[in-house]
Amino acid sequence: MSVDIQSIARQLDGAALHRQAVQQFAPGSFTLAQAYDIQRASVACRQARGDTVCGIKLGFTSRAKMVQMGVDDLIWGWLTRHMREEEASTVELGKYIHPRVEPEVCFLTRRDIDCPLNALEAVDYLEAVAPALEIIDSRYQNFRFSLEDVVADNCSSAGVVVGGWSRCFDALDNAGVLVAQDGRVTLAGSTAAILGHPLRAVVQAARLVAAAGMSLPAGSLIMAGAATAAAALAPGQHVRGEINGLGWVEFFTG
Ligand code: OOG
Repeated sequence: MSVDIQSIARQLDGAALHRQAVQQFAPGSFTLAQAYDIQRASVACRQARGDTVCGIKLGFTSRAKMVQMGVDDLIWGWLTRHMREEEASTVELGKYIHPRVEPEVCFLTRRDIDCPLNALEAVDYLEAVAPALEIIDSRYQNFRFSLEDVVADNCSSAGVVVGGWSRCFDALDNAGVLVAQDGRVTLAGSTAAILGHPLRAVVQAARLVAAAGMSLPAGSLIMAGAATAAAALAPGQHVRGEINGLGWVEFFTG
């Protein structure tokens, strides 16, 4: 099947840039492997504008997310520096299409990851862990997509707010996770929802990166995937995420 990878990548990049959602592609328009090629080409469009890769994110590591979005496999995409938002800052929602927030565990790597790892080895490769909030923003109308569509769209990556770093890896086992918007709890769950334990996301990240013939340099972020479904964001909100034993992270929306 001949697929114009560059043209689809430019369409998705343009949708993000101009905040104009596109329709999901017709089923069978491209394979999953081609979707990852499109993803890389769309990240290259960002890099051509001076952005740089700072890590990766996993998606659909929890049942809650799979059920919410109607897909059934783990996916991964790239995080870039321009997606980072400062903690406790005001995030302008005008730069997104239809942003949603989800609570996440974020890891910082301390060694290059270029081979598959098991969960015990994974900790050796990590510098720190932090509570985080991910802002996702599908470039598809109504957040409707197939697994291939969402991979091509860099897994809806849009914004990342990371809280304080610690080495509390022991706190990750079945820790309570909450998101409150203006003081009202809108999302609640447990870190156990993330593949049973968030460290397994690091194992999966290492496997996926190695399988793609790439490596993740020391100092990269790994977002483990949401523990709960995502909630819509609206302007003028205070958004706070908390992971029991790890601490909390917050931002405001403008
Ligand atoms: C896709 C991104 C999924 C997660 O943490 O599972 C994701 C989406 O829901 O738009 O970020």
